Amino acid sequence: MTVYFDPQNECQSREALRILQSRRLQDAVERAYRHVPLYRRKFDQAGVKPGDIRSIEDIAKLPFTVKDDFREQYPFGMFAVPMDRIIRLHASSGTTGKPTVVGYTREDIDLWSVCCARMLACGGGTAQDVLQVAYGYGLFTGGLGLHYGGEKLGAAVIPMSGGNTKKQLMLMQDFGTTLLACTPSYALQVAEVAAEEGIDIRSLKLKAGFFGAEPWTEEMRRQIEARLHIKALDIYGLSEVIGPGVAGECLEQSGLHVFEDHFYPEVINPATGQPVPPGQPGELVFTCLTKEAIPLIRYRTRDISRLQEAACPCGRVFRRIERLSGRTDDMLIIRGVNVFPSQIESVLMKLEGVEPNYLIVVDRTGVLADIEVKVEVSPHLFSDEVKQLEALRRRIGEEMRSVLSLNAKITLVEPKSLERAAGKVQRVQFVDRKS
Ligand code: DLL
Repeated sequence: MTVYFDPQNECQSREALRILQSRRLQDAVERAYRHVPLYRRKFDQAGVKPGDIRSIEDIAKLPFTVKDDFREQYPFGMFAVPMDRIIRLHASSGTTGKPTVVGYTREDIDLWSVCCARMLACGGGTAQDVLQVAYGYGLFTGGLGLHYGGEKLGAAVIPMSGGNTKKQLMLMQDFGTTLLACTPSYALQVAEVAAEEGIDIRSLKLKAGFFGAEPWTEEMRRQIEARLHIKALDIYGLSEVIGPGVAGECLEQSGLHVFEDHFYPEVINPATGQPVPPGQPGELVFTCLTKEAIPLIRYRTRDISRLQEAACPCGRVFRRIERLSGRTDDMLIIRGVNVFPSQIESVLMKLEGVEPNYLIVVDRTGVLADIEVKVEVSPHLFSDEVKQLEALRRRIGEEMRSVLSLNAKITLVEPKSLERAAGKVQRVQFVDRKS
């Protein structure tokens, strides 16, 4: 039987939800226009006034918000409330320049906790559970987001943060951890260290994991589920919107329910900015309908997914987004072939003899980019004959060519030789021309 954290909201009718969204959108637009100069400027330029927004369908009249807006308004220019109402600040570090700063009022923190509690309950979490949070605590939203969500649910939360894998395993054994929250790549590391330490995973009480904050594939899910003997659930969010708790999978494991009474999703064609036909892939755009500190309007995430309109057997009213297939800015162009890192992962993870650890090195020093894929070989194969390794290497190369039309240099590396990360893993490395 499905257990809902918040049945009144999660199981309302689509029509009631639409009315709620419309009312909330009007309010959010009004607050943004009144309190954030950036929005006033953007709305004026687009020739739209808060009064023009009468229902949720009018959302398409509004201008987009982008990451650069946060950079330009650094640190607090996006805030719609005075500092004495802000009780928390988080920031996400970009690759260049200043971080993106987000603030929360007391009500925002409560909303965030409710959304993360819903997300945990979606994946079967209850007050009886022991939740080990192995996302990083600090400016990153992962640790504290899941922490408050777990507490709101009534679970016993272990604020372990990322890293120190042996201790993670000790606490899992001693505290009877039932739920694990961390990045998918770190979940694999936990499994790896458990094997090294001779810990029988089946002796643990672990039953589910809440994995997100970085791209992963269905094939990676299968690896994690097999190695940790748990149900692996995909969770999604981003700091600008709130952090984790924007969307999460239910036990159907078939798309992530977007908590759209608070975060209204749209999918647009990234080139034109126009909505795509229902069910088609495109860039995810979110509007925060209720958040006070940052009333985010039509934020372009650069994440690629599609919206599933069909009702879910779990009974939740919220539409689902498909597992993310990439970002508009992570597509690689290798000798004229467009490829997303997730496609490379899918090919690799289907093959026998390779470990779920790899690194894509893109060399841009020549006229055309070249690509090398470094893959860890399974320990039992690594001690085998050179002939067998060579056969595996060739096989991977052929799969890359036939499935992705990609000519990649394949390098097999020793088990456990690629760098491990406790937080977000970097699977793509660029070698650039020195200028
Ligand atoms: O990563 C928030 C989060 C924490 C989500 C814990 C899930 C769990 P940021 O650091 O702002 O926030 O990074 C957001 O990470 O735009 C996606 O590109 C990526 N991302 C997040 N969840 C997923 C996921 C947190 N489930 C950026 N699958 C987003 C793929 C994800 N990518």
